[in-house]
Parts: sequence; structure tokens; C-alpha cells
Amino acid sequence: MTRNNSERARQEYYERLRPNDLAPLWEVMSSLVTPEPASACRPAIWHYEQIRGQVHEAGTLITAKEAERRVLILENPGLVGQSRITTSLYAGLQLILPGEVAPAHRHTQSALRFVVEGNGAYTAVEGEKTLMHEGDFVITPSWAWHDHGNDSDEPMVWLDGLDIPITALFDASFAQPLGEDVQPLSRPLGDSNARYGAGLLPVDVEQRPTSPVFSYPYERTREALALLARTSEWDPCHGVRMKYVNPTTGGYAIPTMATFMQLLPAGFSGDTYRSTDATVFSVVEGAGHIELPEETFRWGKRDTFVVPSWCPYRLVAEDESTLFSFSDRAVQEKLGFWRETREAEG
Ligand code: GTQ
Repeated sequence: MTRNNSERARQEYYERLRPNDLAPLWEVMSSLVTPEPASACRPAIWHYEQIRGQVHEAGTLITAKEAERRVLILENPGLVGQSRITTSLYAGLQLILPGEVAPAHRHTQSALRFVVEGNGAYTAVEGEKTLMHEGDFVITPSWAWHDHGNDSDEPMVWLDGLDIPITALFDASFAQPLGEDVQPLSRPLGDSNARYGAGLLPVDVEQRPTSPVFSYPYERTREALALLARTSEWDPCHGVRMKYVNPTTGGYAIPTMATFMQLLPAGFSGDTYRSTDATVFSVVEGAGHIELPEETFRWGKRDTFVVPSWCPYRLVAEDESTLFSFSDRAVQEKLGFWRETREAEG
């Protein structure tokens, strides 16, 4: 058979396979089982200065209650229309104005909140309120009732990170409204931090998949990093990078999303790093840039940027900087997928 004839015969065969719900692996093998990650996700940055106006404009067009959650999705330019910032994770900027409530609901998706702008709004989780301040990291565990409100006199914007695409991959999404704007409170402010977050645990505590410390205030994180920055060796790629921990297991604070805070000293010039967990960064303090294979992004306070899986990058800080970050590393480690490489400069 000539090449054309055999190609025609194959195509004709493939068409006859389709009604039987069959497809030839050899036509798609190389795109399914790639020698390295081949992500559609692209590096991207959202400069807060540039988008802040549009985030706040949403507040003039729809209330938090009407929207249920008034959020602008940070959509990866390589994944348009998919509501994803990486292949496996969702991110958005949520706005809540003074006097507003975002009504109580629950869902199987886990959520993290990272406060970008404002002070004094709250999230209530499982009967306990926590007040939020810039740089705080707050958790909503899977299937926990949660509502948000703002009794302060300034707007608040936080970065939402949810495992929506992971939940969707497993077709495991459930969600319910409580039917009330705010959930009844059963524990005082600070209860979970006293019980689980003070270097103590109740003696008979059981392991929990999600950290019962649902608020990690920036003030404490910053103080720890400042001390460590003076006393410990810098990681050549990450500066001083710490992970948020679930004290009942020693694992990541959220079972699906690893969360980190790192400090880069003024003048830090990192080694090149890559890992299989596409990572979302939120800048708390400082300014610098990130070098990527095809571009360099300048970043500053409140900016959000994303690095895809296996994409080499290098962090440079002009001022002393702190970066919050999150990724699906928690899942990848459990599944045995996670890998990294480091390259020293020169
Ligand atoms: O605050 O519960 O950005 O349910 C997306 C879905 C936030 C939330 C989001 C949500 C929430």
C-alpha cells in the first residue's frame, strides 16, 4: 500500500471505531504521556495597581449578597474560559464592602483566603469568627459552613484560592446554602488559635485533614521570618521559605493546597528553580522581579503572579520582600508526583 492509501485506510478504520466508543491510542500517545510536563498554563502577572479600579468597580454594580461571592476570577491567559489560574487551581480577588455580608454556604471545595487590602472584615467558619488583616492567611475547610462580612469602615479585598479544578476532576462537587446570611456563632474570637495554634493541642486531639487553626495572622508569621532571616542560612532559590502547617498531622494546612510564606532580603538574587507544582504568588511587602524563560515580570506590593509547572524561574528582590504562595504540591506529594530541580548561577 502507498502511504496515502494506508493513511486513508487508517482514517476510515478510526471512523468505524467511533460508533463503538473506541479510539486508537497511537494517534494521541505522545500528547498523553509526555516526557516532561506540557502545560497550557502560562506565566502571568496581575499588577494590583492596574486592576484595583476594576475590582472596586464591581462594588458599584452588584452587592456581595446578590453575587453570593463578589469575585473577579484571575484567569490564566493560557486557560481562557476555564476559571483557572493553574491547571489544577482556581484563584480570584474577592471584594467585601463595609456593612456587607456574603451569605453562609458550604461546599466540598477547600478555600484559602489571603488578605491583600484592608483590615477588619471577618470570615466565620464552623461557628467561629476571625477578623482579617493584610497578610493574614485564613482557611475554609471542605464542607465547612462559612460566611464573610465587613463590620469595619474600609473595603477589603482578599485573594481566594480554591481546589475547584481538582474537585471537578473527581466530579466530587457538592454545595449548599445555609439559608441564613450569617451562621450562628458557638465559639469566641480566638478560640481555635488558643486551642490548636499556640504550640499546644488538646491531649486527646485526633488528626484532621485540614488544620483546625483556621487563621494564621501575618503579624506572627512576619515576626518568625524576621528572626529566621537573621539567624539561618538562606535557601539559594527561595530565601527563607516556610510552609503553613496543620498541627494535628505535621502536614500542609489544607489537604489539597500547600501554602507558604517566604522572605527575600534586599538584594536577593535567587538561583534558578523549577518544580512540578504550578505556583501562585501574592506579594505582601517589597519589590523585585521574576525572570522566566521568555519574559521578566516586575512585581510589587499586592501583585499576584503565577509560574506554571516545570517552568524555570529566578526571584530577585530589590527591597526586603515577603511573598505568600500556594500550589497543588500537597496533592502531588501524596501521589508521588512531585519533583523539583535547582540550578546554581554561573
Ligand atoms: O468565598 O466561598 O472565590 O464559594 C469562589 C467560590 C469564593 C467563597 C470564591 C466560593 C468562594
